[in-house]
Amino acid sequence: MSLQVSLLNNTFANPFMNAAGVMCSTTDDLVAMTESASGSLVSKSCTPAPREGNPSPRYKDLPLGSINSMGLPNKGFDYYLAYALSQHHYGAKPLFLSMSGFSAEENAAMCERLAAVATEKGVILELNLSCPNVPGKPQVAYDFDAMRRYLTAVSAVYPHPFGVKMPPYFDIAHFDMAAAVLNEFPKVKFVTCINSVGNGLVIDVESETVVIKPKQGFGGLGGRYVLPTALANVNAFYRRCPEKLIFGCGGVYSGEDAFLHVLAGASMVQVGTALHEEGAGIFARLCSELQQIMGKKGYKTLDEFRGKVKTLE
Ligand code: RRO
Repeated sequence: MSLQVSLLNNTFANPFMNAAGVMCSTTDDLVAMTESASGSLVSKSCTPAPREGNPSPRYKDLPLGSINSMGLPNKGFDYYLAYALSQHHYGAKPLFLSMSGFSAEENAAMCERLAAVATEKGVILELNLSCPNVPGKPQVAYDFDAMRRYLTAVSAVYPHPFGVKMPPYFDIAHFDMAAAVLNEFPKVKFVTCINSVGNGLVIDVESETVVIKPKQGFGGLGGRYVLPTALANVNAFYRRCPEKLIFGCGGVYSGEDAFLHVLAGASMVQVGTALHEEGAGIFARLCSELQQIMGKKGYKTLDEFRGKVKTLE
């Protein structure tokens, strides 16, 4: 039996990686991810200049998941570009770099510089179109004209295949419109579904108080709260974007959760809240649990069941 995944000219030992934002902001984080049993890793969404992000507390683990309003704290594009350049990729696991500039032009400028490192080191871009937590900045992917402008600007300067990190959608018409925009851009080779479910509000009953400080307590939900929404988005884009790969993200705590993401259509499977809770040791557990389920069902590879979720008639 094998958990191996081959895509974008890379081979991954297994489909698991961190979700951008978790365990990927510093060199120490990225080294911990590299040394884990994950098949890959992605660095924290970056902006041209370093950012402190929103005031703390800005992340809260909850029984059913997490809420965060980090506000894009990151060490700046140059830091992650230097990390990518420093990596020896012989026998190492492939690296994704997440980018979240505040305009089409900022992203294009970073992409012009990333291009050479992508050629030399094989690092792969995941363009974040769905940060829900910067006060006054609506999510790009909830504005289809803005999304088209961002993808046009990046496609014009970036010569490599790349991926996009999408927010969840909740309406079939929105799945149709978002997929149609993505399908205009052949360089978009993978679609990561989903970012956190934006602007939830968690209130502690005892103290009658919100649990994070920024934005009056409003923040992105992850974890158990979001698994069905994540599966719906993975499958919706899997069905609508036959030329693209789908990366699943949302609510993965177990091998069974990962199995469901692959059934819905996922190629890679990202782990956010559960990785934050459990640490990098989670990847060995997820691999063994996923293999155990595949063994019970008689599957030898992920290809045998990817996207094969059955419907009722
Ligand atoms: O940093 C954040 O607040 C953040 C980002 Br950029 C994102 O894309 N998703 C999220 O839940 N938090």
